[in-house]
Amino acid sequence: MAGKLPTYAFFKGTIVPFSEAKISVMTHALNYGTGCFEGIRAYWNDQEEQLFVFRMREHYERFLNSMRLLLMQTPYTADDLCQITIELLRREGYREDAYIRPLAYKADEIIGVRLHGLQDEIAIFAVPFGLYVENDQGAHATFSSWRRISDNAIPARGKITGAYINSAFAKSEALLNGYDEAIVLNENGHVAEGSAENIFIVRDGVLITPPVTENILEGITRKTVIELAHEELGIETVERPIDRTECYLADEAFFVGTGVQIVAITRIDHRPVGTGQMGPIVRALRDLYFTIVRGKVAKYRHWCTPVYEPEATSTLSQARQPALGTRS
Ligand code: PY5
Repeated sequence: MAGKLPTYAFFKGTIVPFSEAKISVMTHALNYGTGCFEGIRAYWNDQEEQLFVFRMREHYERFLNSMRLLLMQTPYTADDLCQITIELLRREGYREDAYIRPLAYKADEIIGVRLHGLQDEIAIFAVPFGLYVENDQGAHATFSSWRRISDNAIPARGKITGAYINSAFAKSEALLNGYDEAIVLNENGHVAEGSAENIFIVRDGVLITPPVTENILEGITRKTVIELAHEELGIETVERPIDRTECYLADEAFFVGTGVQIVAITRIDHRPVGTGQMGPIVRALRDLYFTIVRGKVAKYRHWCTPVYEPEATSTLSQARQPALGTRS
């Protein structure tokens, strides 16, 4: 995933050259993981020569919720953060798919673990971005020996930086053992999710995914897939706990997430899932998803925020200009 660095970043209330967006080694969030973040994709549409940010407002609403869990304060609303993001992307001028990373962090340079009474900062940057899981035609997954963090230890529904140690343990174990991705069980032994993506299985033509009380991130792609399956394919999703061996017996299985998009799981622990090839439901969902995210389906165009359209400029002109600082 090493790639090009951004040219700019939103940092301490203004857009600055990326090289100036630097923090101290004493930063609280670096020492204790007291931060939270988002991952948002923007898709380039060649015909329209337009960059579309996918479900940006929902991502910022979740971001503000993660911040609330960490007792963080911010003057910015979800709409403010959307406008700042559009401005940042326009500065970058990307004409390719990109990934946007908003980050909120406890910025104090002090010793002492706590959440309250600290200075909170927000940074945002965006990089060009392709595939997150290499094997997107059919991943080989394994059940991790690590358990998913639970709500009374570190809430999985918050996208908390420190919590990603749990994901990193699971992901490295899976990759170092020759698999593409991990499936992580929660402390009850039920399926929670992948290392950084939600999971669905298909049994008897019905989609099944763990409910939000199973220590999962309340994924935006998960919500998108449930809606598209219902609306476009007439397939319902049952949200209920999933046992490990149901995955072995599933007709189809797949990961969903902003980074991973939709990836078929075609083998789990050396067992073929269904036929061992990408199945018809995941294929149909992928086709729909990849068309919709590029703003090509009118019905779902409201999920896609254009970066370069004149409308975007006029919304921006009413935005918090002072906060943007270096606007020319
Ligand atoms: N579960 C976890 C633990 C995640 O980190 C993510 C997203 C998801 C589920 C899927 O959520 P959504 O559909 O809202 O993106 N992970 C980030 C991503 O951009 C971080 C990856 C490094 O996909």
